[in-house]
Amino acid sequence: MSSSGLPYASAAAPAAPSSPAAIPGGSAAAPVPTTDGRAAALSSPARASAPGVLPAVEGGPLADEGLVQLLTPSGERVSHPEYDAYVAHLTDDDLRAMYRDMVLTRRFDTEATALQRQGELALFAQALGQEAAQVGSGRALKPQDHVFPSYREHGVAHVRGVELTQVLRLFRGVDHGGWDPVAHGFHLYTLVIGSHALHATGYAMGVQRDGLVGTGDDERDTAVVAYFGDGATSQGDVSEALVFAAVNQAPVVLFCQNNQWAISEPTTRQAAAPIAARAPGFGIPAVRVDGNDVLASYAVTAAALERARRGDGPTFVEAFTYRMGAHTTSDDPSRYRSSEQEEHWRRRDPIDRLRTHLEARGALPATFVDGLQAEADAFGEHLRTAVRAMGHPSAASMFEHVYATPHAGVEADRTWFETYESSFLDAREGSHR
Ligand SMILES: Cc1ncc(C[n+]2csc(CCOP(=O)(O)OP(=O)(O)O)c2C)c(N)n1
Ligand SMILES: [Mg+2]
Repeated sequence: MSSSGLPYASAAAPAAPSSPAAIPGGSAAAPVPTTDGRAAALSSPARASAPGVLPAVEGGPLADEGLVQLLTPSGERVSHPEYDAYVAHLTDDDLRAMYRDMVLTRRFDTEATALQRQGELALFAQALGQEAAQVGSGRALKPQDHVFPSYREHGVAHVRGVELTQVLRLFRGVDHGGWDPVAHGFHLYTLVIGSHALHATGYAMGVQRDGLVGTGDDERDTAVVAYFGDGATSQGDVSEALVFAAVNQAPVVLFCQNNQWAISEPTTRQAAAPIAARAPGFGIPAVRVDGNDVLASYAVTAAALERARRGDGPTFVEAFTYRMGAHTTSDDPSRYRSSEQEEHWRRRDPIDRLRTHLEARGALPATFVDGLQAEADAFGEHLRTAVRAMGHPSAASMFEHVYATPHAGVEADRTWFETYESSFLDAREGSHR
Protein backbone atom coordinates (compact mmCIF):
# COMPACT_ATOMS: atom_id res chain seq x y z
CA MET A 1 0.00 0.00 0.00
CA SER A 2 1.48 3.32 -0.98
CA SER A 3 1.56 6.31 1.27
CA SER A 4 -1.24 7.74 -0.81
CA GLY A 5 -3.41 4.85 0.31
CA LEU A 6 -3.58 3.34 -3.16
CA PRO A 7 -2.31 -0.23 -3.57
CA TYR A 8 -0.41 0.46 -6.79
CA ALA A 9 2.96 -0.99 -6.02
CA SER A 10 3.76 -4.59 -5.18
CA ALA A 11 6.86 -5.48 -3.16
CA ALA A 12 9.03 -5.75 -6.28
CA ALA A 13 7.74 -2.51 -7.69
CA PRO A 14 9.40 0.83 -7.95
CA ALA A 15 8.32 2.55 -4.76
CA ALA A 16 4.94 4.08 -5.21
CA PRO A 17 4.69 7.83 -5.43
CA SER A 18 5.24 9.17 -1.96
CA SER A 19 4.76 12.85 -2.56
CA PRO A 20 1.59 14.50 -1.37
CA ALA A 21 -1.28 14.08 -3.76
CA ALA A 22 -0.30 15.80 -6.96
CA ILE A 23 -3.05 17.44 -8.91
CA PRO A 24 -2.54 17.38 -12.68
CA GLY A 25 -4.90 20.13 -13.40
CA GLY A 26 -4.32 22.61 -10.62
CA SER A 27 -5.68 22.79 -7.11
CA ALA A 28 -8.43 20.81 -5.51
CA ALA A 29 -10.41 24.04 -5.47
CA ALA A 30 -10.87 23.75 -9.22
CA PRO A 31 -12.77 20.49 -9.67
CA VAL A 32 -12.81 18.88 -13.09
CA PRO A 33 -16.25 19.25 -14.66
CA THR A 34 -17.90 15.86 -14.43
CA THR A 35 -19.31 13.90 -17.31
CA ASP A 36 -22.75 12.77 -16.27
CA GLY A 37 -24.74 11.76 -13.21
CA ARG A 38 -24.22 8.08 -13.78
CA ALA A 39 -20.51 8.54 -14.02
CA ALA A 40 -20.44 10.34 -10.70
CA ALA A 41 -22.40 7.52 -9.09
CA LEU A 42 -20.06 4.90 -10.51
CA SER A 43 -17.00 6.62 -9.20
CA SER A 44 -18.36 6.81 -5.67
CA PRO A 45 -16.07 4.91 -3.30
CA ALA A 46 -18.75 4.23 -0.69
CA ARG A 47 -19.00 0.47 -1.21
CA ALA A 48 -17.67 -2.87 -0.12
CA SER A 49 -17.81 -3.11 3.63
CA ALA A 50 -18.95 -6.77 3.75
CA PRO A 51 -16.60 -9.27 5.42
CA GLY A 52 -13.97 -10.60 3.05
CA VAL A 53 -14.62 -7.91 0.49
CA LEU A 54 -11.71 -5.63 -0.27
CA PRO A 55 -12.52 -1.99 0.35
CA ALA A 56 -13.05 0.13 -2.72
CA VAL A 57 -10.16 2.35 -3.76
CA GLU A 58 -10.71 5.94 -2.70
CA GLY A 59 -11.80 8.12 -5.55
CA GLY A 60 -12.85 7.08 -9.01
CA PRO A 61 -10.76 6.59 -12.13
CA LEU A 62 -10.14 10.32 -12.44
CA ALA A 63 -8.66 10.70 -8.95
CA ASP A 64 -5.71 13.06 -8.78
CA GLU A 65 -4.27 11.25 -5.82
CA GLY A 66 -0.85 9.66 -6.21
CA LEU A 67 0.05 11.09 -9.61
CA VAL A 68 3.79 11.53 -10.03
CA GLN A 69 4.45 15.14 -10.97
CA LEU A 70 7.71 17.07 -11.48
CA LEU A 71 6.28 20.17 -13.17
CA THR A 72 3.16 21.82 -11.81
CA PRO A 73 0.57 23.17 -14.24
CA SER A 74 2.15 26.61 -13.79
CA GLY A 75 5.53 25.24 -14.85
CA GLU A 76 7.14 25.13 -11.42
CA ARG A 77 9.62 22.30 -10.84
CA VAL A 78 8.65 20.26 -7.79
CA SER A 79 10.84 17.65 -6.20
CA HIS A 80 10.03 13.94 -6.03
CA PRO A 81 12.14 11.68 -3.81
CA GLU A 82 12.16 8.77 -6.24
CA TYR A 83 11.94 10.30 -9.69
CA ASP A 84 14.21 13.37 -9.40
CA ALA A 85 17.16 11.09 -10.08
CA TYR A 86 15.79 10.15 -13.49
CA VAL A 87 15.79 13.74 -14.76
CA ALA A 88 18.88 15.07 -12.97
CA HIS A 89 21.06 14.66 -16.09
CA LEU A 90 18.72 16.60 -18.39
CA THR A 91 20.17 19.89 -19.59
CA ASP A 92 18.36 22.97 -20.89
CA ASP A 93 19.21 21.72 -24.38
CA ASP A 94 17.41 18.46 -23.58
CA LEU A 95 14.35 20.33 -22.32
CA ARG A 96 14.32 22.54 -25.41
CA ALA A 97 14.56 19.39 -27.55
CA MET A 98 11.48 18.02 -25.79
CA TYR A 99 9.73 21.33 -26.32
CA ARG A 100 10.60 21.22 -30.02
CA ASP A 101 9.27 17.64 -30.31
CA MET A 102 6.00 18.69 -28.72
CA VAL A 103 5.60 21.79 -30.89
CA LEU A 104 6.31 19.85 -34.10
CA THR A 105 3.92 17.07 -33.04
CA ARG A 106 1.20 19.65 -32.55
CA ARG A 107 1.95 21.23 -35.90
CA PHE A 108 1.63 17.79 -37.45
CA ASP A 109 -1.84 17.47 -35.86
CA THR A 110 -2.94 20.87 -37.14
CA GLU A 111 -1.74 20.26 -40.68
CA ALA A 112 -3.11 16.73 -40.87
CA THR A 113 -6.51 17.84 -39.59
CA ALA A 114 -6.62 20.60 -42.22
CA LEU A 115 -5.59 18.13 -44.92
CA GLN A 116 -8.42 15.81 -43.91
CA ARG A 117 -10.89 18.69 -44.10
CA GLN A 118 -9.60 19.45 -47.60
CA GLY A 119 -10.31 15.86 -48.64
CA GLU A 120 -6.65 14.86 -48.81
CA LEU A 121 -6.84 12.30 -45.96
CA ALA A 122 -9.61 9.79 -45.35
CA LEU A 123 -9.41 10.20 -41.58
CA PHE A 124 -7.10 11.57 -38.92
CA ALA A 125 -6.67 10.98 -35.18
CA GLN A 126 -4.98 13.81 -33.30
CA ALA A 127 -2.54 13.47 -30.41
CA LEU A 128 -3.62 16.95 -29.23
CA GLY A 129 -3.11 17.31 -25.48
CA GLN A 130 -1.11 14.09 -25.17
CA GLU A 131 2.21 15.45 -26.43
CA ALA A 132 3.90 15.39 -23.01
CA ALA A 133 2.95 11.78 -22.27
CA GLN A 134 4.21 10.74 -25.72
CA VAL A 135 7.36 12.82 -26.05
CA GLY A 136 8.37 12.27 -22.41
CA SER A 137 7.96 8.50 -22.59
CA GLY A 138 9.38 8.30 -26.11
CA ARG A 139 12.54 10.15 -25.15
CA ALA A 140 13.16 7.67 -22.34
CA LEU A 141 13.57 4.87 -24.89
CA LYS A 142 16.91 3.54 -26.06
CA PRO A 143 17.60 2.80 -29.74
CA GLN A 144 17.30 -0.96 -29.18
CA ASP A 145 13.89 -0.73 -27.49
CA HIS A 146 10.69 -1.55 -29.35
CA VAL A 147 7.38 0.31 -29.38
CA PHE A 148 3.98 -1.09 -30.29
CA PRO A 149 1.72 1.96 -30.79
CA SER A 150 -1.99 2.31 -31.35
CA TYR A 151 -3.04 5.05 -33.78
CA ARG A 152 -2.41 8.46 -32.24
CA GLU A 153 1.18 8.05 -31.05
CA HIS A 154 2.52 10.65 -33.48
CA GLY A 155 4.73 12.19 -30.80
CA VAL A 156 6.42 8.84 -30.17
CA ALA A 157 6.73 8.19 -33.91
CA HIS A 158 8.46 11.54 -34.33
CA VAL A 159 10.86 10.87 -31.44
CA ARG A 160 11.66 7.45 -32.96
CA GLY A 161 12.67 9.14 -36.21
CA VAL A 162 9.69 8.02 -38.31
CA GLU A 163 9.12 10.50 -41.14
CA LEU A 164 5.60 11.64 -40.27
CA THR A 165 4.49 11.69 -43.89
CA GLN A 166 4.65 7.89 -43.55
CA VAL A 167 1.95 8.14 -40.92
CA LEU A 168 -0.14 10.23 -43.29
CA ARG A 169 0.11 7.59 -46.02
CA LEU A 170 -1.83 5.35 -43.65
CA PHE A 171 -4.49 8.01 -42.99
CA ARG A 172 -4.75 8.74 -46.71
CA GLY A 173 -5.30 5.05 -47.38
CA VAL A 174 -2.26 4.76 -49.61
CA ASP A 175 -0.70 1.94 -47.58
CA HIS A 176 -0.98 0.18 -44.24
CA GLY A 177 2.03 1.96 -42.75
CA GLY A 178 5.18 2.12 -44.78
CA TRP A 179 7.93 2.68 -42.26
CA ASP A 180 10.45 0.03 -41.26
CA PRO A 181 9.49 -1.12 -37.73
CA VAL A 182 12.90 -2.66 -37.10
CA ALA A 183 14.87 0.39 -38.22
CA HIS A 184 12.90 2.66 -35.88
CA GLY A 185 12.01 0.22 -33.10
CA PHE A 186 8.51 1.50 -33.78
CA HIS A 187 5.98 -0.98 -35.08
CA LEU A 188 3.00 -0.26 -37.30
CA TYR A 189 -0.06 1.55 -36.00
CA THR A 190 -2.78 -0.76 -34.72
CA LEU A 191 -6.44 0.16 -35.00
CA VAL A 192 -7.77 -3.02 -33.42
CA ILE A 193 -8.08 -1.75 -29.89
CA GLY A 194 -5.80 -3.46 -27.37
CA SER A 195 -4.59 -6.22 -29.70
CA HIS A 196 -1.05 -4.91 -29.81
CA ALA A 197 -0.68 -5.21 -26.02
CA LEU A 198 -0.47 -8.91 -26.80
CA HIS A 199 1.92 -8.34 -29.71
CA ALA A 200 4.17 -6.27 -27.47
CA THR A 201 4.11 -8.80 -24.66
CA GLY A 202 4.83 -11.65 -27.06
CA TYR A 203 7.66 -9.66 -28.61
CA ALA A 204 9.03 -8.97 -25.13
CA MET A 205 8.94 -12.69 -24.34
CA GLY A 206 10.94 -13.24 -27.53
CA VAL A 207 13.47 -10.60 -26.49
CA GLN A 208 13.77 -12.39 -23.16
CA ARG A 209 14.36 -15.75 -24.87
CA ASP A 210 16.96 -14.18 -27.17
CA GLY A 211 18.98 -13.30 -24.05
CA LEU A 212 18.58 -9.56 -24.53
CA VAL A 213 17.50 -8.84 -20.97
CA GLY A 214 19.47 -8.53 -17.76
CA THR A 215 22.93 -8.93 -19.27
CA GLY A 216 24.16 -5.65 -17.80
CA ASP A 217 25.14 -4.42 -21.26
CA ASP A 218 23.47 -1.02 -21.71
CA GLU A 219 23.50 -1.28 -25.47
CA ARG A 220 22.09 -4.77 -25.53
CA ASP A 221 19.42 -5.02 -22.85
CA THR A 222 16.08 -4.32 -24.46
CA ALA A 223 12.63 -3.26 -23.34
CA VAL A 224 9.31 -3.17 -25.17
CA VAL A 225 6.47 -0.66 -24.76
CA ALA A 226 2.81 -1.02 -25.66
CA TYR A 227 0.88 2.25 -25.93
CA PHE A 228 -2.87 1.93 -25.52
CA GLY A 229 -5.77 3.96 -24.21
CA ASP A 230 -8.09 3.87 -21.24
CA GLY A 231 -10.79 2.30 -23.40
CA ALA A 232 -8.42 -0.47 -24.46
CA THR A 233 -8.17 -1.65 -20.86
CA SER A 234 -11.81 -2.78 -21.18
CA GLN A 235 -10.74 -5.22 -23.89
CA GLY A 236 -9.95 -8.84 -23.08
CA ASP A 237 -6.72 -8.61 -25.08
CA VAL A 238 -5.20 -6.18 -22.58
CA SER A 239 -6.08 -8.42 -19.64
CA GLU A 240 -4.57 -11.37 -21.47
CA ALA A 241 -1.43 -9.37 -22.13
CA LEU A 242 -1.19 -8.54 -18.43
CA VAL A 243 -1.44 -12.24 -17.55
CA PHE A 244 1.31 -13.22 -19.98
CA ALA A 245 3.50 -10.28 -19.03
CA ALA A 246 3.19 -11.05 -15.32
CA VAL A 247 3.73 -14.79 -15.30
CA ASN A 248 6.66 -14.53 -17.74
CA GLN A 249 8.14 -11.42 -16.13
CA ALA A 250 8.31 -10.07 -19.66
CA PRO A 251 10.40 -6.92 -20.27
CA VAL A 252 7.39 -4.86 -21.29
CA VAL A 253 6.04 -1.48 -20.18
CA LEU A 254 2.27 -1.28 -20.52
CA PHE A 255 1.78 2.42 -21.12
CA CYS A 256 -1.85 3.48 -20.83
CA GLN A 257 -2.65 7.03 -21.88
CA ASN A 258 -5.79 7.69 -19.93
CA ASN A 259 -7.10 10.60 -21.99
CA GLN A 260 -10.44 10.24 -20.20
CA TRP A 261 -12.37 9.28 -23.31
CA ALA A 262 -12.88 6.23 -25.51
CA ILE A 263 -14.63 8.04 -28.35
CA SER A 264 -17.77 9.25 -26.51
CA GLU A 265 -17.41 6.87 -23.55
CA PRO A 266 -15.86 8.53 -20.50
CA THR A 267 -13.36 6.62 -18.36
CA THR A 268 -15.91 6.78 -15.56
CA ARG A 269 -18.13 4.42 -17.57
CA GLN A 270 -15.30 1.92 -17.98
CA ALA A 271 -13.72 1.88 -14.55
CA ALA A 272 -14.86 2.45 -10.97
CA ALA A 273 -11.31 2.88 -9.65
CA PRO A 274 -8.07 4.21 -11.16
CA ILE A 275 -7.11 2.06 -14.13
CA ALA A 276 -3.59 1.57 -12.80
CA ALA A 277 -5.05 -0.08 -9.71
CA ARG A 278 -5.88 -3.14 -11.79
CA ALA A 279 -2.32 -4.13 -12.59
CA PRO A 280 -1.23 -5.28 -9.10
CA GLY A 281 -4.07 -7.80 -9.22
CA PHE A 282 -2.18 -9.42 -12.10
CA GLY A 283 1.09 -9.19 -10.16
CA ILE A 284 2.34 -6.16 -12.08
CA PRO A 285 3.47 -3.02 -10.26
CA ALA A 286 1.84 0.16 -11.47
CA VAL A 287 2.44 3.86 -11.31
CA ARG A 288 0.20 6.80 -12.13
CA VAL A 289 1.85 9.84 -13.65
CA ASP A 290 0.67 13.29 -14.63
CA GLY A 291 0.64 12.76 -18.38
CA ASN A 292 0.60 16.50 -19.08
CA ASP A 293 4.00 16.76 -17.39
CA VAL A 294 6.73 15.85 -19.87
CA LEU A 295 9.41 15.53 -17.19
CA ALA A 296 7.37 13.19 -14.99
CA SER A 297 6.35 11.13 -18.03
CA TYR A 298 10.02 10.83 -18.96
CA ALA A 299 11.12 9.88 -15.43
CA VAL A 300 8.45 7.29 -14.77
CA THR A 301 8.96 5.64 -18.17
CA ALA A 302 12.74 5.66 -17.79
CA ALA A 303 12.40 3.87 -14.45
CA ALA A 304 9.96 1.30 -15.89
CA LEU A 305 12.18 0.69 -18.94
CA GLU A 306 15.26 0.22 -16.78
CA ARG A 307 13.39 -2.27 -14.68
CA ALA A 308 12.34 -4.20 -17.79
CA ARG A 309 15.86 -4.18 -19.30
CA ARG A 310 17.32 -5.36 -15.98
CA GLY A 311 15.07 -8.41 -16.13
CA ASP A 312 12.82 -7.37 -13.27
CA GLY A 313 9.64 -7.66 -15.34
CA PRO A 314 6.74 -5.54 -16.51
CA THR A 315 5.38 -2.23 -15.22
CA PHE A 316 2.00 -0.69 -15.88
CA VAL A 317 2.14 3.09 -16.36
CA GLU A 318 -1.05 5.12 -16.38
CA ALA A 319 -0.38 8.55 -17.86
CA PHE A 320 -3.31 10.67 -16.79
CA THR A 321 -4.01 13.20 -19.53
CA TYR A 322 -6.81 14.60 -21.65
CA ARG A 323 -7.76 14.24 -25.29
CA MET A 324 -8.13 17.93 -26.15
CA GLY A 325 -9.46 17.30 -29.63
CA ALA A 326 -12.05 15.06 -31.21
CA HIS A 327 -11.54 11.29 -31.17
CA THR A 328 -10.94 11.49 -34.92
CA THR A 329 -12.00 13.81 -37.70
CA SER A 330 -15.21 11.74 -37.89
CA ASP A 331 -16.16 12.69 -34.34
CA ASP A 332 -17.90 15.71 -32.81
CA PRO A 333 -17.14 15.86 -29.07
CA SER A 334 -19.57 18.73 -28.50
CA ARG A 335 -22.27 16.03 -28.69
CA TYR A 336 -21.11 14.38 -25.48
CA ARG A 337 -18.88 16.64 -23.37
CA SER A 338 -19.03 20.15 -22.05
CA SER A 339 -17.08 23.16 -23.23
CA GLU A 340 -16.32 23.83 -19.53
CA GLN A 341 -14.45 20.54 -19.29
CA GLU A 342 -12.53 21.27 -22.48
CA GLU A 343 -11.64 24.72 -21.21
CA HIS A 344 -10.51 23.28 -17.86
CA TRP A 345 -7.99 21.08 -19.66
CA ARG A 346 -7.05 23.67 -22.25
CA ARG A 347 -5.71 25.70 -19.33
CA ARG A 348 -3.52 22.70 -18.46
CA ASP A 349 -1.97 22.41 -21.90
CA PRO A 350 1.22 20.30 -21.68
CA ILE A 351 3.16 22.49 -24.11
CA ASP A 352 2.33 25.67 -22.19
CA ARG A 353 3.58 23.98 -19.03
CA LEU A 354 7.06 23.28 -20.39
CA ARG A 355 7.24 26.66 -22.12
CA THR A 356 6.41 28.47 -18.88
CA HIS A 357 9.05 26.42 -17.08
CA LEU A 358 11.72 27.18 -19.67
CA GLU A 359 10.82 30.87 -19.72
CA ALA A 360 11.06 31.06 -15.95
CA ARG A 361 14.54 29.55 -16.18
CA GLY A 362 15.52 32.07 -18.86
CA ALA A 363 16.14 29.08 -21.10
CA LEU A 364 13.90 29.94 -24.02
CA PRO A 365 15.66 32.68 -25.99
CA ALA A 366 13.78 34.48 -28.77
CA THR A 367 16.23 33.11 -31.33
CA PHE A 368 15.20 29.57 -30.40
CA VAL A 369 11.48 30.41 -30.47
CA ASP A 370 11.76 32.14 -33.84
CA GLY A 371 13.85 29.31 -35.28
CA LEU A 372 11.32 26.75 -34.10
CA GLN A 373 8.46 28.74 -35.59
CA ALA A 374 10.24 28.81 -38.95
CA GLU A 375 10.99 25.09 -38.68
CA ALA A 376 7.33 24.32 -37.88
CA ASP A 377 6.17 26.40 -40.86
CA ALA A 378 8.56 24.58 -43.19
CA PHE A 379 7.46 21.25 -41.70
CA GLY A 380 3.82 22.14 -42.37
CA GLU A 381 4.63 23.04 -45.97
CA HIS A 382 6.53 19.77 -46.37
CA LEU A 383 3.56 17.75 -45.07
CA ARG A 384 1.11 19.48 -47.41
CA THR A 385 3.31 19.02 -50.45
CA ALA A 386 4.16 15.40 -49.64
CA VAL A 387 0.55 14.37 -49.07
CA ARG A 388 -0.67 15.91 -52.32
CA ALA A 389 2.08 14.09 -54.21
CA MET A 390 1.26 10.66 -52.80
CA GLY A 391 -0.76 9.45 -55.78
CA HIS A 392 -2.90 6.32 -55.82
CA PRO A 393 -1.81 2.76 -55.15
CA SER A 394 -2.92 0.01 -57.49
CA ALA A 395 -5.71 -2.05 -55.94
CA ALA A 396 -3.56 -5.16 -56.33
CA SER A 397 -0.96 -3.71 -53.96
CA MET A 398 -3.16 -4.87 -51.09
CA PHE A 399 -1.71 -8.32 -51.67
CA GLU A 400 1.84 -7.14 -51.07
CA HIS A 401 3.55 -7.51 -47.69
CA VAL A 402 0.93 -9.90 -46.34
CA TYR A 403 3.68 -12.44 -45.68
CA ALA A 404 7.42 -11.93 -45.68
CA THR A 405 7.83 -14.69 -48.28
CA PRO A 406 5.60 -15.70 -51.23
CA HIS A 407 2.42 -17.47 -50.17
CA ALA A 408 0.34 -19.69 -52.48
CA GLY A 409 -2.99 -18.61 -50.96
CA VAL A 410 -2.26 -14.91 -51.39
CA GLU A 411 -1.01 -15.47 -54.94
CA ALA A 412 -4.24 -17.30 -55.81
CA ASP A 413 -6.26 -14.39 -54.39
CA ARG A 414 -4.19 -11.90 -56.38
CA THR A 415 -4.70 -13.83 -59.63
CA TRP A 416 -8.45 -14.03 -59.03
CA PHE A 417 -8.63 -10.31 -58.20
CA GLU A 418 -6.68 -9.28 -61.29
CA THR A 419 -8.94 -11.39 -63.51
CA TYR A 420 -12.00 -9.89 -61.84
CA GLU A 421 -10.72 -6.31 -62.23
CA SER A 422 -9.83 -6.81 -65.87
CA SER A 423 -13.35 -8.10 -66.59
CA PHE A 424 -14.77 -4.58 -66.32
CA LEU A 425 -15.53 -2.80 -69.57
CA ASP A 426 -13.39 0.28 -68.81
CA ALA A 427 -10.46 -2.01 -68.03
CA ARG A 428 -10.81 -3.73 -71.38
CA GLU A 429 -10.92 -0.33 -73.03
CA GLY A 430 -7.72 0.63 -71.27
CA SER A 431 -9.08 3.43 -69.09
CA HIS A 432 -9.10 1.42 -65.87
CA ARG A 433 -6.36 2.23 -63.42
C1 LIG B 1 -11.50 -4.26 -31.04
C2 LIG B 1 -12.07 -2.92 -31.38
N1 LIG B 1 -13.26 -2.56 -30.86
C3 LIG B 1 -13.77 -1.34 -31.14
C4 LIG B 1 -13.11 -0.48 -31.97
C5 LIG B 1 -13.69 0.89 -32.28
N2 LIG B 1 -12.90 1.92 -31.58
C6 LIG B 1 -11.97 2.65 -32.22
S1 LIG B 1 -11.20 3.72 -31.21
C7 LIG B 1 -12.13 3.25 -29.88
C8 LIG B 1 -11.94 3.88 -28.54
C9 LIG B 1 -10.60 3.62 -27.96
O1 LIG B 1 -10.44 4.39 -26.80
P1 LIG B 1 -9.09 4.40 -26.00
O2 LIG B 1 -8.56 3.01 -25.87
O3 LIG B 1 -9.31 5.17 -24.77
O4 LIG B 1 -8.07 5.17 -26.97
P2 LIG B 1 -8.11 6.68 -27.46
O5 LIG B 1 -8.83 6.70 -28.77
O6 LIG B 1 -8.79 7.49 -26.43
O7 LIG B 1 -6.68 7.07 -27.64
C10 LIG B 1 -13.03 2.24 -30.25
C11 LIG B 1 -14.00 1.62 -29.34
C12 LIG B 1 -11.87 -0.90 -32.51
N3 LIG B 1 -11.13 -0.12 -33.31
N4 LIG B 1 -11.36 -2.12 -32.19
MG1 LIG C 1 -8.97 7.15 -24.39
